This record gives sequence, structure tokens and C-alpha cells, in this order.
Amino acid sequence: MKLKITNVGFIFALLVTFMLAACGDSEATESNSDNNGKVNYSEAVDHTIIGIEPGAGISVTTEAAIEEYENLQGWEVALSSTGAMMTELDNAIRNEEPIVVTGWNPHWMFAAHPDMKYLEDPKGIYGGEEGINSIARLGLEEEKPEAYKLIDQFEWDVEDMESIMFEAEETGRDIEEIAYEWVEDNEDKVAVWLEGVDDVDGVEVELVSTPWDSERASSGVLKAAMEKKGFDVTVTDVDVAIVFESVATGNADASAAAWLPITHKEFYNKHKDNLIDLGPNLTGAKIGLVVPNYMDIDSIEDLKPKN
Ligand code: PBE
Repeated sequence: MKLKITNVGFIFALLVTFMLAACGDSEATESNSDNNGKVNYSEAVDHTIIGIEPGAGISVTTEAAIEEYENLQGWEVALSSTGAMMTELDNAIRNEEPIVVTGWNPHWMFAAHPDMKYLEDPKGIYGGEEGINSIARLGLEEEKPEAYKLIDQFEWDVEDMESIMFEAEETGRDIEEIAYEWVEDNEDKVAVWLEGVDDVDGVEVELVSTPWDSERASSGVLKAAMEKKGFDVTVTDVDVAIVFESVATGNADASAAAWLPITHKEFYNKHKDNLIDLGPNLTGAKIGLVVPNYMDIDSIEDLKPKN
């Protein structure tokens, strides 16, 4: 008898411990549970995707995704800046909280947080493999053939671009400065871009680019390579819409910042008859919705509508 009471007491104590643990676990988990007892991540993130700058291609694409996926009914994308998104991502991951962000490669976000995944995109809204293309204005080939040739021959790899982005992120130094050094340190690769291009004497070239690290790196190396041949290169960072518009109107000579076929599709389609697509200067880029691995979902379709 005595033994039995002791057992009951012990079990009771265990139960209390479990109950306390369960309560302390998190109120959010409990109130966000659906019928299966699984966490409803959609409620937990307030049906909001954390995005970047309003002018970005990935922001436009995410608005399209919200339209196209029925299960994203009532969702919103919070647009602010890449820096703000990275801060929210850092905080969420530090606290193991759910978060859905707009993500892309090349970028250092996956180096900073390797335990993240792209959500599957069965409707293909974000596309598969993206390229970063160079585009030129009509008439550039005739008017500045050496510039056109060099820009057309500019091509490098994801790893090259990332090495510059990572170094800038780690050291806090200017991407443009590191891009110059990269050109000095990678003579063989740069020689291919310069092949058959005659020296010029201060021919001015206006490049337009976007303010993301990836494009600051590519425009930086292209500028440094062109300067080796005697070009006088200006790089101006503008919104994606202005990149396409200024090349199409001839206000800029060229850009190495066109993410295609998906990310900048809208801007490209609007202006494609008035510019020359020189094809990819980099292949193997990617965009999509990204979540930390501790979120137990795999697909955009696993998210739940707001109702
Ligand atoms: N990005 C990075 C940009 C282009 C470079 C994917 C954030 C975008 O337009 O979405």
C-alpha cells in the first residue's frame, strides 16, 4: 500500500512536470495549432512574407505568387529593404521562430544561415534556374564596338561573384574595391573578356546597375576590366525599372544586372524590342521563398490561407 501511494505521488509529480513544461513551451504554439496539433506557421507569421525593396524583381514576383497560389489568399508581402529583412531573419532564427522571407542566390544569406531551405514552388512562379544577363542599348554595337564586344564577352561563375560578396560582408570593405582586386587577381578569367578588344582612349561608357551586393560586384568587375582597355566607365545604381528603361531609351549604354527569365520578366517584356539581350554573364542564380529548416514545411502549398 505504501509503495502504491509513493508511485501515485511520483506519477503525479511527473504529470505536473510535463504539464508545466507544456505550458511553458510557448503560448504561440498552442494557439497556432491546427487540428493535427501541428503548428500553423501561417498564423504564427501573421500571413506575411518578409520581403525587400518595393522595386525589386523578387518583390513583384512575390506579389504574383500571392495572386497565383490559392492557399496564399489574404497573405501580404512586407516590403522594406534587404537590410531590414536580414535583421528580421537573424532575429527569428536566433529565437527559433517561424519566418518566411524572399531569398535568392548568389547572396551571403545562406552562408550566414546554412539551415534554410527554398520552399518548393509547384506553380513555377519563381522559375527554376535564373541567369544574370547583360543588356545593351540599340546602336551600342555600331557606335562603341569595343565596349559592346567586351560587355558581351563578360561571363563568370556564381563562386566568383560570391567570393567578392562574402569578403565584403566579412570585412565590411567596399564591394567595388574588392571587385577591383578580384580583377587584378584573376587575370586568366578577365583575359577571356578582353580577348580581341582593342585599346581605346577614354571612350565613355555608362553602365546602369542595381544596389544589391550581387550587382555591385558584377558591375564593379566589369568596370575594372573595361578600364584596363582604356574605357572611362560610370556605374549608376538605380531601381530595376530604371535599369531597363534607361537602356531601352538609350540614356545608358548597358547593364550587367538583368535577372532573367523570371525575376525581371515584367521589365524585360516591356522593353525587349528596344534593347539587345546579350545573354547570361552568370548562370545558376535562383530566387524563391525561403524558410528556416526547423519549420516543418516543404512547399509554398503547405502555407495556409488567412480566413
Ligand atoms: N535580387 C537581387 C534582385 C536582383 C538582384 C534578386 C534581390 C531583384 O530584382 O529581385
